[in-house]
Amino acid sequence: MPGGYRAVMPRVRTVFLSDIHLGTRACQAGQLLDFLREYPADQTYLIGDIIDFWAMSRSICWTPAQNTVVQKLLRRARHGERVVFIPGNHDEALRDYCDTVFGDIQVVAEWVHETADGKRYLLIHGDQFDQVTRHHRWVAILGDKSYELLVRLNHWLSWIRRKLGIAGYWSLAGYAKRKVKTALNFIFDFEASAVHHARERGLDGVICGHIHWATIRKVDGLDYINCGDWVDSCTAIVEHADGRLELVAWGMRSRVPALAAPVSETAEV
Ligand SMILES: [Mn+2]
Repeated sequence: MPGGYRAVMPRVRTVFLSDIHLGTRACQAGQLLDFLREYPADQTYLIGDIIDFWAMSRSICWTPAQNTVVQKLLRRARHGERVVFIPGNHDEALRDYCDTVFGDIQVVAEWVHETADGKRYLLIHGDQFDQVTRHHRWVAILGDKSYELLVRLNHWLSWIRRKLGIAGYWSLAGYAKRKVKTALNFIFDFEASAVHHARERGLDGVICGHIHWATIRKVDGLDYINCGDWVDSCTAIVEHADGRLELVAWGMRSRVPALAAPVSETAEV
């Protein structure tokens, strides 16, 4: 409908958020505030990389909107809602405070959440499953459309190279394809590893973050759920009163879905 007017959403049972990266310029705090306003919840899980201490050690960008995010979360906790903070790698400094409570927010290394319909999920940030590197991992996923664009671009590049008399053939699309394949393999390894961990614990699945790629899907028969991020995609997972889990692509409401990566090439996950 025009103007984007929406009815206020009914209260959800649970909100799962990860990779907010407060303290960075890229953090979409304004969008997150809009989301929080529209999704009141009985419990909120913050699944890592909420505050980006890594980036803040280089330069701090702390906006009024980011301040408000913190205030809103503290207020939720103060008003008797359960707020649980599971530190990630960018806020690993807070891992020293696991099993403590501050400002009514529980800090834990991981958590087992039971949905209204009795499914049990491991809640963990996920850097533990990042086999490739724990530090500067860039992941670029290109959609099919982007690939088509590259093929066309490559056509012109070849033409220019021919005109300039540059010998040999170099495929931009081929190069991109190899990069995408590497990135996809990285994600598949990550998912398999996360699900394996949940299976060992006898759980129904895992809810994590870290790779900035939101999804709800079956992996090896278990539920693999990723909250995405509030840097690029503005995504969250919500649990409805009946236990149904839903991916909310908040960032897609107001803009054309990005063809290219939900993760920028230079992003540190
Ligand atoms: Mn992370």
